[in-house]
Amino acid sequence: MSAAKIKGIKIDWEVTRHELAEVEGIPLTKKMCDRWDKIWGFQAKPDDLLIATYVKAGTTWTQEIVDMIQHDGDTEKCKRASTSERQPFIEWVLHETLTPGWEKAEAMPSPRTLKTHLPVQLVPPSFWEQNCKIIYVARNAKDNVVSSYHFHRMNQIMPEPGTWEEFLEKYMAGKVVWGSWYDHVKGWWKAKDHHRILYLFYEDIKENPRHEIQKISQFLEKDLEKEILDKIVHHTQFEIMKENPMANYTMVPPEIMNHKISPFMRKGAVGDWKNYFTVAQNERFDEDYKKKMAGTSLTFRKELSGGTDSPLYH
Ligand code: PPS
Repeated sequence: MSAAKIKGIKIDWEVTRHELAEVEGIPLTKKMCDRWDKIWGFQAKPDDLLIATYVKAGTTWTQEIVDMIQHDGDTEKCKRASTSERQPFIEWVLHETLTPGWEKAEAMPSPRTLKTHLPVQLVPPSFWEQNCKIIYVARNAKDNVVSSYHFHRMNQIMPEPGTWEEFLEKYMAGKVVWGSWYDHVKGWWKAKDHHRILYLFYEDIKENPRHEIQKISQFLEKDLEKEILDKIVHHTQFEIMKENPMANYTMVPPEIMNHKISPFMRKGAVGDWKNYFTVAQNERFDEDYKKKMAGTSLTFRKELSGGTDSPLYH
């Protein structure tokens, strides 16, 4: 039995890796599937902002950028609580004894900013009915799978990843929580033509954060003075966020997230996949990728020309 603390609340339950089940053919944790009626019936409000991503695509980064924009670059206000308290993760059920994401959202005053990893077809219909603004962030599949692999290792409630080789196979087959990366990014790409969706790329934010932050602020209809923009660019850099306990998930008890195995803020880079894929894995992945991504206009960059030390990164 492990005893853990979240926000000072002592919890006594065995930390075990969540089992997978399915909703409409999409693997989700069994805990989410068991409460699916609550998630599907979630009531969005017209002034809700939803940040949607495939897991490990830059969600936390975008959440911090958005919070900073909404609070005019006031870093103290953005340290009022951890990411998951500031911007509830609507479908998330960590444990039966803890408040699920949708209830945290229900308890929040408007305007609310919410997070989801759901594929577009599983987003609660009220978000479309209320015409909510949505920011979607996508990250290239190779860096995404590497980040996800390490996240599964460090997060003791995510399903067992197995070896890197095994995890890569599961990822390619879409047998992971929130389903196929390929279908996720394509589904949201199509949806952006019919809804108020700002579709962003992790690689673009990394290459030119100032430009992408401005795009987000325009989407949120918020003018940013140069000084505030400078502050947001600075505060949301990887190195700064890595040290920010309200954004780096060190508030989560180590029984659940073990940052010694791999920190949540791991590398924050584009192109780290090259340190993991063997030549054979890369060839196989590329061949399969071509098939799965055939017929879409969606393209990704898997490296940046300036390299990871480019001044454009900061
Ligand atoms: S989660 O669990 O789905 O919410 O994770 P998510 O936040 O989507 O993704 C975590 C990865 O994003 C990296 N990250 C950043 N990169 C660059 N700059 C900033 N500021 C930043 N903040 C978070 C984080 O390090 C994870 O990527 P990897 O490749 O594992 O380092």
